[in-house]
Amino acid sequence: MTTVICPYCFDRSSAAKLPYRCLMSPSGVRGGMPCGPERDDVWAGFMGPGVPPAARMRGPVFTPARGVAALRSGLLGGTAGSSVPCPGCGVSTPVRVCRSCHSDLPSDYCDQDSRIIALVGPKASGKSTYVSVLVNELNQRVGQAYGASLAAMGQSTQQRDREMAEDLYERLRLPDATRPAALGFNDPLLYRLSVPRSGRLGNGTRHTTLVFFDAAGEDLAGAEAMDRYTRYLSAADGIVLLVDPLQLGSVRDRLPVHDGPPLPMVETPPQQIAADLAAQLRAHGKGGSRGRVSTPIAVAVTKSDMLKSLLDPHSPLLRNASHPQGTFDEDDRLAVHEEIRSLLTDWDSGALVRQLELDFSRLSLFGLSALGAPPPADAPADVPKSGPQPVRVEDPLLWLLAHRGLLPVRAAGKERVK
Ligand SMILES: Nc1nc2c(ncn2[C@@H]2O[C@H](COP(=O)(O)OP(=O)(O)OP(=O)(O)O)[C@@H](O)[C@H]2O)c(=O)[nH]1
Ligand SMILES: [Mg+2]
Ligand SMILES: [Zn+2]
Ligand SMILES: [Zn+2]
Repeated sequence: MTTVICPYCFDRSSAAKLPYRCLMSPSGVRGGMPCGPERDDVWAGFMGPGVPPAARMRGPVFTPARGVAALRSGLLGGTAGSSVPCPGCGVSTPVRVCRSCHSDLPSDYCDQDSRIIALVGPKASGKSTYVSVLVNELNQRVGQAYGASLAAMGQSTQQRDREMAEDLYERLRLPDATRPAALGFNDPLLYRLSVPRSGRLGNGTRHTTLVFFDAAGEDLAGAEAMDRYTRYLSAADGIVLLVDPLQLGSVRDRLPVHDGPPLPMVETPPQQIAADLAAQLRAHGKGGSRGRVSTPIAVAVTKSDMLKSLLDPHSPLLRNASHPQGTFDEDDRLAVHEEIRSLLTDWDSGALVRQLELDFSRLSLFGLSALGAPPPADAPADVPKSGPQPVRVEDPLLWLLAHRGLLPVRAAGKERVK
């Protein structure tokens, strides 16, 4: 049974139980009239008072008679890719809606299990830049290494990807600050990740829906603000916490006088975000043994391009992982983990790492750069002239996926593929 988690309200449902929305398209089926719009108070209630009255009128939502849905799913060998005729007008519709909030789900969203990845970090830590560069890398270099592909699902994700890619890779412009949730809920980013799978029953492909949120830093700046994201955080299968080294006092003191762009403002300390996050998750039953949260957390130091002068020339942070034979390399992950651990210990006497280790039972440390070089000194809102040259952006997500058994792993200390 495929379990679908609504990426808007996080209601969990079996795919077979999701209602449909009539598209109100005229097609002359039964010579009848097309359906007219109906007031969707469930959806309007979820979206809040900002929805104008006219927008509340939407295609009627219906739950197909049991026999119809079962027959369809049996015939088509799946539960959700199918269309079902509207009982009002007889025209088939593929559009599924969430039972609880009536948000429309992209038609291919319900065909596979979903994994929610929460992306958190202080303001200007690099979340929006990271997620766009990550998507691009997964589609290209990393996709090639694993024989995997990533497809944006639904119009809103496709449009945002297009706009962000044009800005970052063509116009060489950095993203604007993300708008806080008080100004309207930012849509989740929805992707279908397809990874080849070889098993006893032969080779095939495993599809997983990935849901990312690119929250505004100020929405994560305190326990109260974070409350808005509670459902999202507690539904997460994995968390990526970005730490901006340029916002840490001791790193700022250690950087050589440089001619790069001005250093960012110091925002919420990552330690506080981690502590608030752990408290939220514990309050939602994610506290495991000995009070530590069981949700896996990947903590990534961003903007590693600015740290070159503090690193050994052989540091693993200076090059991408090799992904030998399309596997996630545990030795390489551990080398990065230890390197970041010792850097953090040096920077703040290990306060952040200690806090993370006390709060989270599944933790791995990463270091990455989305741009590969600092923005030009004379144009701090621009991508470096050579375009983004990312280093290690994929590691945190791949670790979370490998952790869930969604990627082949080369175990630590072994040459062999597990
Ligand atoms: N040196 C360096 N700077 C970066 C990198 N990625 C982002 N930055 C800088 O960090 C700034 C903020 O990046 P964003 O991606 O907008 O950060 P954010 O976390 O989404 O910020 P909010 O949406 O306001 O929470 C950018 O304008 C760049 O100046 C990187 O890889 N290297
Ligand atoms: Mg942002
Ligand atoms: Zn919903
Ligand atoms: Zn209809």
